[in-house]
Amino acid sequence: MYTQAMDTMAREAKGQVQAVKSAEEQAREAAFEARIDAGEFIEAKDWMPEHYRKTLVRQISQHAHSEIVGMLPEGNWVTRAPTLKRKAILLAKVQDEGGHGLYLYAAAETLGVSRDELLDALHSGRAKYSSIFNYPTLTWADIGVIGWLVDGAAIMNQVPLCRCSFGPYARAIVRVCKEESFHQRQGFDALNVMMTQGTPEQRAMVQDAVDRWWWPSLMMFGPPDGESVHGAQSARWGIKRISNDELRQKFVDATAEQAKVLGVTLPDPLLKWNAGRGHHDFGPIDWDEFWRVVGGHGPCNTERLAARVKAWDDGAWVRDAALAYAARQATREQAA
Ligand code: FAQ
Repeated sequence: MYTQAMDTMAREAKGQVQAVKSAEEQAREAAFEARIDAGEFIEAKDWMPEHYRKTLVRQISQHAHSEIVGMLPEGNWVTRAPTLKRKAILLAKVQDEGGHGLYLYAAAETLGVSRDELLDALHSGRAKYSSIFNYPTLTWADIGVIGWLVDGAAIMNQVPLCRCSFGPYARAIVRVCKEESFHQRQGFDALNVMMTQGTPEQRAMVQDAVDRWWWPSLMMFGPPDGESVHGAQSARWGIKRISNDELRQKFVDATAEQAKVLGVTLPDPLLKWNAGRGHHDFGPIDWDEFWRVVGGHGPCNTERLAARVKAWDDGAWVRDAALAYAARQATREQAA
């Protein structure tokens, strides 16, 4: 009997069974669940279960980290863009990603965590960011493919998040999606120009970039539903509205048609329209590669983290100066 009780406590600690709750706690939770069922937005100052708060801090901060780490592969090409127009567009896009990071860190902060804590988790390697940004950008065509496939996947994943049950996240995502939509179009446009007006070498460069980015783009949606640790609970709470596998399928269906328009081949011999399902079938994803990259062993993990830590360290004097200025202003205001 004692053993069973201890076992229950261990499982409670892991969140596998519920701790005994007071009548008041049960009533608060029932009221919260009823608000979720009614489709109401939960706001930062509303009561929420601790697990809901932690799930949001995890997802929103990982999303924010992805945006600012995602600036690095493209930032790599700002100085080498082929024309002034493409350079201006790329600069604007990379700045947008930085802005998305800021909206998202601000949304996470409403849940009672500080930006310093979140960034410390990123810099120490404790926090995740999207696997996709651990791949290198080898040619200019990679920039077009990131817009078309990576921003395309990001939009597919994020549009349902505009209806996320947590208000500050949902509202941040509405703005993010508007900009991502422009990013996706500029990527498609850059590739279309290379495919329709480019040399055979430029067309080959586009195909090579598509070959390298296709499978990692499909991995952006996360593990298969059967292995998604958080999927079911996040769906129950209205944080995630569509599952990892469903979103991946929607993305494959959309891009398979866009690839035909561009004149590129997606590197999957099993990709085929299945009239019975009303969807494209596609080949198996290399989940060992996905977990290797998520675990820190992708082609560029070390480089990406080092670049973020260096940017943080190099910016120390700016933060110190801003804090010193704010302290002086506060002293002046008190004295006045
Ligand atoms: N990479 O139980 P699930 C962008 C982790 S923004 C790394 O299914 P969940 C803009 C997951 O965190 C791209 N880790 O998890 C841009 C969890 O680990 P944990 C980012 C991944 O949260 C474009 C574990 O696996 N977008 O691209 C990945 O229910 C161009 C189990 O997974 C967002 O963050 C992955 N791909 O579903 C910027 C959108 N997938 O936390 C620059 C918001 C899963 O237990 C240039 N996030 N993991 O240690 C989401 O929708 C969800 O968090 C998912 C994962 C769908 C990513």
